[in-house]
Amino acid sequence: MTSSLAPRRRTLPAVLASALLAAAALLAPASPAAAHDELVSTDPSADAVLDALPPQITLTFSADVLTDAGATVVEVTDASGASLTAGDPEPAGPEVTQELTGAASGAVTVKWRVVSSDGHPIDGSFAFTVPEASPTPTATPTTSSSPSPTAAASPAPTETAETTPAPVQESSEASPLPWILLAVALVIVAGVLVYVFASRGRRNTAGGGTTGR
Ligand SMILES: [Cu+2]
Repeated sequence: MTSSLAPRRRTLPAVLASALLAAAALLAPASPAAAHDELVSTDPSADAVLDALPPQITLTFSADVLTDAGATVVEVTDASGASLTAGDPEPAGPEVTQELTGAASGAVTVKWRVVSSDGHPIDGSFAFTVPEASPTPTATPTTSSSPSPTAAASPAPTETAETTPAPVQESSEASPLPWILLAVALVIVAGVLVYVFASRGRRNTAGGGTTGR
């Protein structure tokens, strides 16, 4: 019934609200979405440098993963792409264990996919490093014992003994100024939008009487 005038009247607050929402979204970009389970930790941890390939890897999630057949997939490959898994992954509660086998050298990549407790599949990957398979006996016979006599302390009796003053250190820390400027700019944009819509609404109501007839 009252839908003829209501949309135009709601336009201004809607624009203002969306502008403020956009500002909030820009100023808080890393707000974690309350979503399904996530990978909490791994053993070995991501980017770890190990002495040898571990007998198994363990993934720990924030909640129990589903144990349906095929729900859990763990692929572990070495640098050449050869699989290092032995058997199927074993989900138990929030943990997933995958036995490993074979010899690996260099980067080992783990790709996993599980179905979290809310029924949504999640996946990810990480990598760790094991040493090269051949135990290279690095003897390091580099006896570079050159005394390097070039470091003779030259007196350099220059009269201009004015030591150059240390340059003023620029502020190394990332100042919040860009964010403040961005917020100010967004407020200005919101204000302009408010003005435009307010003036347009005034013009519509003023012109409605003359153009009606
Ligand atoms: Cu979910």
